[in-house]
Amino acid sequence: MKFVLPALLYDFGALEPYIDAQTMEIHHDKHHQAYINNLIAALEKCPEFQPTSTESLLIDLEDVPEDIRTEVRNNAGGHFNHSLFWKIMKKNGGGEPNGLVADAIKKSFGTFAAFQDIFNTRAKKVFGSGWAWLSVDKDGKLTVTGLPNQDSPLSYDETPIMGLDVWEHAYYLKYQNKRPDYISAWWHVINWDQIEENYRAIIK
Ligand code: MN3
Repeated sequence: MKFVLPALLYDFGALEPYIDAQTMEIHHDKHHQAYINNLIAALEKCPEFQPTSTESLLIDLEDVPEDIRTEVRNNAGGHFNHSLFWKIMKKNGGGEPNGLVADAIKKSFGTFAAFQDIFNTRAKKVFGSGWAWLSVDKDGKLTVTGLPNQDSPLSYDETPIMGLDVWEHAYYLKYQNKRPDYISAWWHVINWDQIEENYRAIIK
């Protein structure tokens, strides 16, 4: 099993002015790489334990040797979460979703605006470092959650299709203490086509 940093599909500056190039570069090249390095280092301590995928580590955390379980939770989570995060953003993104995910959002939350409001509130309320998530639960229903640290919805029986990183490293250079401004700006870079693809892959 190899754990490799996925290349960004756009330039570091592609999400300007909403997310600045320097933040993207440090976030992708340094922070994400560090999660991968730490995951590899943790797994090297238990060579008899051979995971089949990053996802399987997070879905079956209880199968991970106890000595390295917390490191795996944090760093496999960091690797998986950021891999999803880069893909659900793009240059000239934003707007409203179309397709099946748009229908599901309306069914679950009433309107797109109501969904945005719930998601924003979750993102603002994450205490300290964590993420806000839109996921699909075991019954195929959409859920919005806030999770601490690098916890993945996968470890909570849910499959994420969209997530917002609200660790300070994701926004502090440009937004400092103003997390709500970062959250508002982020809606302008969302790649709804990818989120639709993520959703279809789960409900198929
Ligand atoms: Mn991050």
